[in-house]
Amino acid sequence: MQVVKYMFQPHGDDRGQLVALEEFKDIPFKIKRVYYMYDTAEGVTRGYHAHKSLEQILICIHGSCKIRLDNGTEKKIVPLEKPYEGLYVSNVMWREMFDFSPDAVLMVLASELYDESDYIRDYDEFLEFVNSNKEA
Ligand code: T46
Repeated sequence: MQVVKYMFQPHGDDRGQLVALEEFKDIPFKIKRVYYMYDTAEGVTRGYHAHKSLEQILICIHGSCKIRLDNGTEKKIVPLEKPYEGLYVSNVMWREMFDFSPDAVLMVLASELYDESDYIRDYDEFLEFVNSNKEA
């Protein structure tokens, strides 16, 4: 499994850093939604689902966390600990977010509006979806 991590360009000067993200330039899709999670309780793992169509970029803009990616065949753990790096998470990819530092803010740029019918929340269903996509 290829992990796609984007390193964004920080515009730094003696005042500090600034990162700008533009759709189709820094981000490979139209950004239709932005959400972020913070105050994540210690020891919590979030996610446990895949998406049928949604593509996303995950950026830990403060603190750190880890992302477990699983394409149905292979699993990889990717640490996110810099505000200028973004992890691309494709559709049909099981994800779990864990090991959040107490100050972590995980921001997500999404290619679609929120749609519960795009979620696959059952792991066996996910494996079936992966296999049926392979056969198609
Ligand atoms: C994903 C990972 C990385 C909304 O109302 N609108 C939204 O856009 C989102 C993302 C969530 N919600 C509601 C639905 C739930 O009642 O917020 C609540 C928590 O969502 P969820 O349990 O799905 O959160 P996570 O952290 O498990 O997953 C989220 C995204 O849902 C998911 O698409 O890829 O972050």
